[in-house]
Amino acid sequence: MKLYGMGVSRSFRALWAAQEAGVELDYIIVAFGSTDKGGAQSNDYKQLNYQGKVPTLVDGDLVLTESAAVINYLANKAPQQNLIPKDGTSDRAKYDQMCYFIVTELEQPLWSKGKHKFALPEQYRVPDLIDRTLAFEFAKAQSTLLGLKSTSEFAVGDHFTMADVLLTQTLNWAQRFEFEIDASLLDYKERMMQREAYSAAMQRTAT
Ligand SMILES: N[C@@H](CCC(=O)N[C@@H](CS)C(=O)NCC(=O)O)C(=O)O
Repeated sequence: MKLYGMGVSRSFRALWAAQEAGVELDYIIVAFGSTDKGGAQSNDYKQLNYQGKVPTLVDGDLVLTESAAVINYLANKAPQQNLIPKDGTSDRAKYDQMCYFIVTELEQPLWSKGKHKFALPEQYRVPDLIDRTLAFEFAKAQSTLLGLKSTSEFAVGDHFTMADVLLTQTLNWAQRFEFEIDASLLDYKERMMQREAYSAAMQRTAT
């Protein structure tokens, strides 16, 4: 299996998930925006990932993009680890709810901040949005998260799942982008970051 990624971007979700699942893969670093060989905008890479984004997972004939789909795929490679609740159960419904909430609601102000700070062509950036609207939107999503999150030490249910990978990476992203994060969520993410698989994945981003 091969994973294409870069640093602590959304591809880190996949790298950490692979470590948790004990799945061996070759990790290939791609340079954002580069049209050079091996770059994210090169023709070769865009055959795999049309937008030139990360992550991309390649397993035989399967080419998979979208970080949430990738971590679920990796979880299913290691059923004995119980990293994703069984299909059709109420635990799985709650897991899906959390994952969809993270990628559609919690992530949205973070990515919008990135776009309006550096990612969009300059003429499309709206700097006013950053301090007013996006801080408000993040606070709103965060209070919903506090209601949705399990009262246990994990994102959903009573044990570690891939939803914890998704949530911890997203909270780290929020912290890097200087959003105000609730103290209980900061404690939660610090605990998740103590996991061996997290450190092992971090080490791989540097190679
Ligand atoms: N919804 C996608 C988003 C992927 C995405 O936007 N990745 C960013 C890094 S976090 C990227 O590759 N950006 C490079 C670019 O936009 O050129 C996912 O979750 O995998």
